[in-house]
Amino acid sequence: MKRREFLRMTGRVAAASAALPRWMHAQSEIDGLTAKLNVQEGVSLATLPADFTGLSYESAQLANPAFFAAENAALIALFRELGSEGVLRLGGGTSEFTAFTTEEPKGPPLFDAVGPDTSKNVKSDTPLTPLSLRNLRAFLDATNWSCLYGLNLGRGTAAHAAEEAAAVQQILGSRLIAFQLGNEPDAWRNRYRPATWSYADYWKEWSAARAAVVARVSQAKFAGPDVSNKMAYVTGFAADVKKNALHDVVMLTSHYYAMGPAGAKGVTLDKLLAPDPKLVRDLEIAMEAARSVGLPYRMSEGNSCWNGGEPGVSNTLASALWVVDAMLRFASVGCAGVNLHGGGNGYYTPIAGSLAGGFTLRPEFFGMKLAREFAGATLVQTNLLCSSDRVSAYVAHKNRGEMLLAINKTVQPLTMRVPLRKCREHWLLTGPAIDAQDGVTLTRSEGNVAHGSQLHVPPYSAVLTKS
Ligand code: BDP
Repeated sequence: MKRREFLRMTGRVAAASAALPRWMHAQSEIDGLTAKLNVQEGVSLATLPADFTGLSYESAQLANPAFFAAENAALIALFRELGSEGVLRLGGGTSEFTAFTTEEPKGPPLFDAVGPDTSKNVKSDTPLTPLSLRNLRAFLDATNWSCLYGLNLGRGTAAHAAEEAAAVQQILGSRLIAFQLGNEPDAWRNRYRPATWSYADYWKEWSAARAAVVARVSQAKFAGPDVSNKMAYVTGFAADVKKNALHDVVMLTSHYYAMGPAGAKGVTLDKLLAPDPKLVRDLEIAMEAARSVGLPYRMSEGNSCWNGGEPGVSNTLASALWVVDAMLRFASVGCAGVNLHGGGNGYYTPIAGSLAGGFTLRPEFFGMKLAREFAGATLVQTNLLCSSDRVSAYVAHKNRGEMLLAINKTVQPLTMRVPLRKCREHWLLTGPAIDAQDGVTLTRSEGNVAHGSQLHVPPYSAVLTKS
């Protein structure tokens, strides 16, 4: 074919495809992506604990004692759908605005549901009481989840934290994993502390608060430092815990938001779909710190975009694909679990709604539910060859079976050979469009797929296939 003729033809194809409806672009744009996955059978990466999945809610949510309660059957069912075990982390920005009191407030609760805090909605001294804690215990028993409990250190006293800790320990009992002291202390400078605030100041304060809690609650356990993003705090904390032989510290924690603040330039759906090199670096630091002190590391709070989430991004199919990929990425380096932050009607919350109005599932819920299939599974080292960096794949062993998850965050259909034994169970996470807020589905089907077959992953979707 002559060059001029070729150009004319491709020009015609381009003009024709521009006129196609949006969904057909996906099929016709190009012939699709292919990927090759090599599995290094003998090389295990990590086993996901049964409680790998977690959610994170604002502490102020406890000001409505009826929310986390045995009577909230709808929410209990949704938690159970995400994990037969799991971790509910209470904390966030509002944990510095709550105050424990044994005096039960009269009248209706201050609010029904609380969304991700931007520290504007929740007032100082939002009261938390023993009734909320008793109801929380019943909620945890009903879900079979356990709790990471944040105490107010940013704006409260150590003595007050110790008083709250005594009630929490007594009421939550075996459902309590550990206390955290303060939320995101690496962001307190010029906020709750002077401009000179440093890690050394934090450690001094944290140690004093820990001592105050231990004096009241001898069996207290701790997790930390629950920082926003300054990984030097995680490294420093691990070193200080080791140096001081603090055996009651049982877990290292930090937060992860893929983007933020909401509304800023560069906070886009496209960015959420792209790999995040900072996550790779930060995870290395976190896991190195965890190994150095012999503790598990958990991502205790995070989501797609801080400052409440980005509309049209944090609440779309993109967030579902992002979350399942992010959860497996955390798991593959040996992270003990992740807590997706949410609540109320925040854009990034996996479960939206309230007690009075009922609950609805956001796209992210389905991504988390797909990741749940990996609880208890051992991830195996793989090497993925694909021309797009928006394709990922995870292979794991569970109960003598094998599983392969392929995530296609591109507009092209993806074909990949299945390097597993015969597969019988298949899951598809997909939706009408990458920015769809409704109609995202996770479906399970059965049918034999022979070893060496081609796996077809539609554009913007994830496929899990199991032997
Ligand atoms: C984190 C806070 C959390 C907020 C979140 C956000 O810990 O309470 O909800 O940011 O801004 O820094 O969305």
